Amino acid sequence: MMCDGERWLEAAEAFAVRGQVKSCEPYGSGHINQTFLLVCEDGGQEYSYILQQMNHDVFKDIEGLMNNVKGVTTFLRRQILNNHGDPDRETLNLVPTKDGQDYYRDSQENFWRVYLFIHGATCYNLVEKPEDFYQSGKAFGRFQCLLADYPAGELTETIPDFHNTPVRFETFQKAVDQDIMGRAKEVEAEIRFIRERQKDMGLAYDLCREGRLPVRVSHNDTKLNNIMIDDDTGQALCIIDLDTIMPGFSIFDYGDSIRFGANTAEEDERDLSKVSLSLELFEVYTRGFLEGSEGRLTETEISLLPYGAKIMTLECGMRFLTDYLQGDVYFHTSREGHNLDRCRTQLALVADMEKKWSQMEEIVRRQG
Ligand code: ADP
Ligand code: GN1
Ligand code: MG
Repeated sequence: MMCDGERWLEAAEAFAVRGQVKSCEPYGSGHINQTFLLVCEDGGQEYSYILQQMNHDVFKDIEGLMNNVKGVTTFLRRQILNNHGDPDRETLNLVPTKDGQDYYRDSQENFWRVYLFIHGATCYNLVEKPEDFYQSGKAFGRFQCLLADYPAGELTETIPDFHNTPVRFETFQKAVDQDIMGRAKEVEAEIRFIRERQKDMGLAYDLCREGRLPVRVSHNDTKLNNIMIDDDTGQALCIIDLDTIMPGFSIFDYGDSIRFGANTAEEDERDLSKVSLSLELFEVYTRGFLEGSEGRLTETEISLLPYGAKIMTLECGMRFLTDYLQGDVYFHTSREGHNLDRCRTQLALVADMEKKWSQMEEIVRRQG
């Protein structure tokens, strides 16, 4: 079966895939790109690929973005080979177009890329086994170490101010003031909750300006479904979704993972009584992240890990609410009020973290 229209076919056929395109279906649960599982056939054998239409509204500089992806995956491939790993499964691998480019611009100005499909591994939306979360902490900690020697100056900032929470707050305030959908009235409690925490938002940038928090090459979107866990070994296999690799803060990579993975409910759960911070998962991830970062984090970074978790959760809740107020134009949604539901889980999680603050700090102190 062919997925809708010639658009996907035109894109798929531009790439140097093996054999004939057999099927193409929407795939995964990312909020930003359009992802498809592309299956091709050659001599009775099937070959699978990930075909992605990149979100050009979100990523304005596709060429810069693809240079980042190419540079980082080439760099990681070399390191994996040096460690006698399997570079076809432990990093993403771009498939070039038939004329040797890293991406394809179609006749309607859409941008596409193809990766080798990684078999025998799963991206989870909810932690099923604490061990998986420990593995993902270790992998994200290690990822930052591996990239510590990457020439950061070559990286394009694919989304300026991506985790600049004070700037995100200004955008949020504007969205409330403009209220183009007339939705602000219905979310007064959420607006108040966010405004009450404005004073917490600038700490990382303040410390960075004072030279007390280092800028590192970071992933910036470390949620659990951006890491593939090997179905056989149970180990973290491959970190995916490399679109936001940029200079950033280690505490935010750590924090974004906690926001998503240590939540006892899914990100869009409607029943808020299910939302809480699992201290058990918080602890296993912290252990993994610190082990994976092999002593490279400074004392200040370690002491700010709970802050990183809280601020990433608050920022994400604020971004979902901003999008709800602006008419759901950024994150993909699949039901009425989807962004509002997502916002509410994030704010409920922030509230629970505040209740558990001293326990979070104690866990970090024990591991650090
Ligand atoms: P988004 O930016 O929209 O989140 P992702 O790059 O994270 O897009 O991809 C969406 C989903 O597609 C992932 O969560 C994962 O399930 C799947 N996926 C992406 N790349 C691969 C790959 N190389 N092999 C197998 N599955 C993949
Ligand atoms: C988006 O692309 P995806 O689904 O992995 C978003 C993240 C948010 C996340 C919330 C480029 O991640 O910043 O934290 O949704 N990515 C971008 O689930 O905005
Ligand atoms: Mg993703």
